[in-house]
Amino acid sequence: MNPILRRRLLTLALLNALPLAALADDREPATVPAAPSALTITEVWSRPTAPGASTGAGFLRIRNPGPEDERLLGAVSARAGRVELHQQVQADGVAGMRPLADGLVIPAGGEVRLSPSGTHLMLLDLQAPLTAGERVPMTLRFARSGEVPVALRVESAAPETPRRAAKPPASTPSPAPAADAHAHH
Ligand SMILES: [Cu+2]
Repeated sequence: MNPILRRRLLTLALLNALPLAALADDREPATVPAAPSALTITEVWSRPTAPGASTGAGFLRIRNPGPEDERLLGAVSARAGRVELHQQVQADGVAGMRPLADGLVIPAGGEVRLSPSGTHLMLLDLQAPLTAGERVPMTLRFARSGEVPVALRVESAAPETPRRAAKPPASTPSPAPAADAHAHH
């Protein structure tokens, strides 16, 4: 082939290829999942604390609809000197708790629940009592989702859940091991 014609053809081929390449670049981000799927955080609540009490506990429910495991690493709140992630443990029949050093995994497509009888967020060095009806701002820190602000509703009883129907009436609260353990902080 004539070298000049060949170069022309090559140039034409490159020019034709350009728009396609640009189109491919534009399309690429849309086909790749951009950000991790949002978590669903519900039933975010806490209990009122007695005057002078320095600790409280936060409870919530986290759903992870994403394809990757998520991990709750910790939290901060302006109302507490610090917030720790605690796990309820049973040692020699005595309920206690210890910090979750590696955080709490929320499995892909699954959910975890922080509750008075299990894992909870421990608010330490409270500046003032938590009073019923108020909202306590808190920022959760996740491995993937980063910082997620929430507000704990301070209530005497747990938010409405399907499990409550099987429990005794709220007027006769059952002894909560978590509350006893918290008092030792
Ligand atoms: Cu605790």
